[in-house]
Amino acid sequence: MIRSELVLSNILISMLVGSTLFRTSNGQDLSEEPCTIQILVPGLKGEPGVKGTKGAPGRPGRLGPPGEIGQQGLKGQKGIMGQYGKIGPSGYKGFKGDMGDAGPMGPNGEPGVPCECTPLRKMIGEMDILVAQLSSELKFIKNAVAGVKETDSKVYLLVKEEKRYADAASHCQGRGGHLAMPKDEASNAVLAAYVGEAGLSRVYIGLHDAESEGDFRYVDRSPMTTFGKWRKGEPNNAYDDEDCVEMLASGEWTDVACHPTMYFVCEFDKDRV
Ligand SMILES: [Ca+2]
Ligand SMILES: [Ca+2]
Repeated sequence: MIRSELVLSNILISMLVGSTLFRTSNGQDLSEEPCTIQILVPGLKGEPGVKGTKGAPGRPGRLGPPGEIGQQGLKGQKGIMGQYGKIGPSGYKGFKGDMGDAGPMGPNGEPGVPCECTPLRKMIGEMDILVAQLSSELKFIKNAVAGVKETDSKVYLLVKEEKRYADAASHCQGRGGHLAMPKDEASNAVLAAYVGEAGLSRVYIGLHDAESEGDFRYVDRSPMTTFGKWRKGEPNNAYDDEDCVEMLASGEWTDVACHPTMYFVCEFDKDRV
């Protein structure tokens, strides 16, 4: 109905234009042919068409601006245990622990070879001592073999070991004797010859005043009686430090200090040798 009305309007317009526009000002008709110009004028609104099919999806839109930071969510539940990690480095050495309890007693061992070790060790120790004593005895005997002097009742031994007076006295006592104690002219002469033959100038003899100044006594504590062999001017207790006695090669005595070391003569009773 609307489309037909539009066509009709077009026809009417065509007729109106043909009768007015193609006629000159003097009334001369210039157009013999029918006019073909059509002027389209909006017609009446048609009926609504059938709804078309759904088109293809459009292209993705632009990337939108970032959204605002959301609020912190609630803490989630504990997850399951993860895998074991790598073995870490060794730690520091710990403190020593307490001693553990004693373990059970072990089985009995096999019977050993009988060994009297303790008595053997004791025996070896005693033998060592004996060897030391024998060595000392041997040295003593060598001295003796080198030449002893004797009287009817005494044996004299010149000990060629330099010792202080006290040590010399101890040495003779250790041998069962004393430092030589010339108590008469005869024994003093034997000793003097002994010293002279050995090429010595002096030796310690067993006489001293260590206990009481000027009161000379023999080492067996017996006092001097009638016999004395002091060199002229002796004893003089020089420097107030002479309490021991030496015999010179001449057989004379002098009081001397006790700390110098020198050879000495021991005497032994014959009935005890
Ligand atoms: Ca003195
Ligand atoms: Ca003197």
